[in-house]
Amino acid sequence: MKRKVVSVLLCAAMVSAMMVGCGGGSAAPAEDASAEASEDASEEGGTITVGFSQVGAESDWRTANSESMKSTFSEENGYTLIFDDAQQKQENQITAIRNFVQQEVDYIVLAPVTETGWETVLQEAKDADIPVIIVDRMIDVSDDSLYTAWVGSNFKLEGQKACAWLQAYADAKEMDEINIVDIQGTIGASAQIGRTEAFDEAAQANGWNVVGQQTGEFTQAKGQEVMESMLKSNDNINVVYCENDNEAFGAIDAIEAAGKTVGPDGDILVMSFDTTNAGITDTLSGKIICNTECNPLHGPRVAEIIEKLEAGEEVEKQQYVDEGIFAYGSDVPEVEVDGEKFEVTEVTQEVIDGRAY
Ligand code: GZL
Repeated sequence: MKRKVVSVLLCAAMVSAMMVGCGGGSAAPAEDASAEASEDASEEGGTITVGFSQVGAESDWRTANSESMKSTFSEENGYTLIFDDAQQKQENQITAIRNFVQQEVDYIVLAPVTETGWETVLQEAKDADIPVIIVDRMIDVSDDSLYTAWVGSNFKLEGQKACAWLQAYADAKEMDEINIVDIQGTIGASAQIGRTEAFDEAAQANGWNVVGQQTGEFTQAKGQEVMESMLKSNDNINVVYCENDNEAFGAIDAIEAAGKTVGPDGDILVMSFDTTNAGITDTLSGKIICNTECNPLHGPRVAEIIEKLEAGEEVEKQQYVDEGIFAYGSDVPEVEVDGEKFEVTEVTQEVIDGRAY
């Protein structure tokens, strides 16, 4: 309902902008028109209502992602945000989406905990004529008209960059063997699927000895538990591939509690994903030797999609966010994946100070 108020005002503003243009006056650019319309809309109380179903609060990355969405979809920006934390349970996300439909929100934004099981509830949103925007992880649906757009990361490429870095580092350091543990993310999440797939392919191609592979559910507690168990049954581990920073924090605690050391001169190299502030700070010290970026700042991208939709413009179905790879030291200045080169950023305090999260 509110969306129609905003659209009418936006169209009116666009027409008036064009009329001014046709009359030879200085045409207000579209964004001024939409800002004006949105201002008028908010004066009419016609904020754009967004229902956001968030996975949970399992990691520092998730906290940064939620903050990006909340600061973007604020009242002063012309939005009313209904935020739901699903505590990592798909059934809670499905309930939240049904509530958003009942509340007749203008847009639904979903950060899906896993890829499958969304058809029924997204059909209900489609039947209610509410556009759905997917952020972060992907959904696996047979009918892609069930969502309007997706913004997220190329998780397999993240994993490929990390694994290319590890093999290059092992070559540079003349490591005799790689005995490696993979602490996976939440099973069925796109981030886990992509990072694990890249790991499995690299381990096979490079002859790494995979000591163990088990989910750490993207949490610090579970990451520590998995690493403790792996250390109890294996004494030759020299690398651990953690599929996010919080698992890496847990793994480091387990390694140090077992009387072993981490870092470039330690017993075990710890790799990670997310480059959260805490994670990249551990990369500065070498506790995490390589950290592959996963950008959580989806708020502005989703707002851009909504503003285009409000203005009746086409939007891209899928948009990948740009991401880098960061490491302790400069042993590996760049990595190559399928012929494409990616610069590896050596972490310094200046690099950390210059980051947005
Ligand atoms: C990645 C995101 C993952 C992060 C984890 O886009 O889905 O979920 O890597 C988070 O930290 O829990």
